[in-house]
Amino acid sequence: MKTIFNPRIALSMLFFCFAIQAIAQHELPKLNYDFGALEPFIDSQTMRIHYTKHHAGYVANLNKLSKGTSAEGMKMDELLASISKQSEGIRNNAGGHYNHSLFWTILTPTKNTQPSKRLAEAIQKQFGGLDSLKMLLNQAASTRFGSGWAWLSVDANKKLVVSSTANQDNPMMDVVEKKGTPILGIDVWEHAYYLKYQNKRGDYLTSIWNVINWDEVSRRFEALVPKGKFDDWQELKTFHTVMSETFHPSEDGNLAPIKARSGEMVTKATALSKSVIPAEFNNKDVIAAIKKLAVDSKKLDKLVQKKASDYSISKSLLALHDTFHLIVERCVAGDHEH
Ligand code: MN3
Repeated sequence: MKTIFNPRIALSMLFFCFAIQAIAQHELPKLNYDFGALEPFIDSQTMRIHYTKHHAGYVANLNKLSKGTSAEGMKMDELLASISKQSEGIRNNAGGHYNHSLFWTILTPTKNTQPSKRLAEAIQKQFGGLDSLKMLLNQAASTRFGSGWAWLSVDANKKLVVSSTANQDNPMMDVVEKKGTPILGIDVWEHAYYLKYQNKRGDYLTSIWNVINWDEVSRRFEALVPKGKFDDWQELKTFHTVMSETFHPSEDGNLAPIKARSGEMVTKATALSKSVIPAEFNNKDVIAAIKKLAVDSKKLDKLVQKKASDYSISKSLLALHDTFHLIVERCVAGDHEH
């Protein structure tokens, strides 16, 4: 019997085999800087061993252990989200691979990277500033008994969360208490710092902030937390600032800010009433509320001008604030605070 060699079939079979293998295999990602690039904060030898031995080991073990199990061919995020169904070995090595892949990208030799404006605002709002956030993360990292990670994640409500996990667990796993998508992770296994810092985990944690890649952390944040609809309506944002800075003090009985800025409030409300309303909010309720804001802010300004009683001014400001909230409720679903 004569066999015919068909190069097209042979080639497609070969390609098919490679494709199967490519789907099943996890790979060590490329490191975007030299082992010595993070000196003196993280030493070259630590980086070399960490990357070529530890991380490479997690990848190799994950591939080996997944073979023939339900983990084989699964995407990493699916695998982590259902890690409770997997063996201890797969849990440790899948976590090890994911965590280190993230870790290398959030480190950089570039000096003085900064959180993006929106990330900085979120950090300010939730933690009271970058220094407080660093303190919380260092606390999470230094109180982690034994090996583990400290995390800054974005949770399902688009809020930032600080947490720590043991071993190679991470916030993507269904087994952890505080879930989310990590945007920053700090490795507090001894292999991450022992050669240079020995038992002084605290010194390592102080030092690592010099090489955190805030550009990458911000990029991850921006991808997970889409720009608010508010951001597209500049006049509403501007009015919101004045409202926020005058109304909140008035709640505590301090009317000095509104007395000083009632004229500015009229200007901002008038600009808002003449602004182009973003299409998705352009309905009669919003239009009516904006007009009312312009009229009522003039009334409030008159009260201030003629030195009306604090009671009248407060009442007028409260009504204005209620009107403003009608707009906010129709524009932003959920949890806008101000
Ligand atoms: Mn490590």
